[in-house]
Amino acid sequence: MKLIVSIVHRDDADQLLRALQREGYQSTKISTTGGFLRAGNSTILIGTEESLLEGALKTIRENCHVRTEYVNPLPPVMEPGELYIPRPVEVQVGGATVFVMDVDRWEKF
Ligand code: 2BA
Repeated sequence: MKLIVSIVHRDDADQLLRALQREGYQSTKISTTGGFLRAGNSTILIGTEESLLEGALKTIRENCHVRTEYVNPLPPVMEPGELYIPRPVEVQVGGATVFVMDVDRWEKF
């Protein structure tokens, strides 16, 4: 048994959940926040048999897309009279950040 922890863009999450459900995977969506952009993303938990792991990863790959986002860097410490013109920095986000973990034990009560 494996647990897939997949951090995806929130705009991809519902489509991914539907695709997983169609293919017979059980999943849970958690609303999360990225530490760098401080923007909302979604974390999808999928518990699956090891034999079905690659299929789940393929579904994630097919439903999660790379996006370009812009972040305003923190302003530097300024001396009096200095002018700082903020320039957004381009950041590539996604498609998905995926961690696969072994599950020691799985119970449903
Ligand atoms: P965020 O932390 O908001 O990061 C968004 C994107 O910003 C990242 O996209 C990456 O391209 C960039 N980024 C992150 N930290 C950076 C830094 N210190 N300097 C420059 N650029 C940086 P992704 O790598 O696709 O990550 C998307 C989201 O997945 C992340 O949102 C975070 O919520 C999660 N994530 C990614 N790697 C992780 C990890 N090793 N552990 C836990 N969560 C992770």
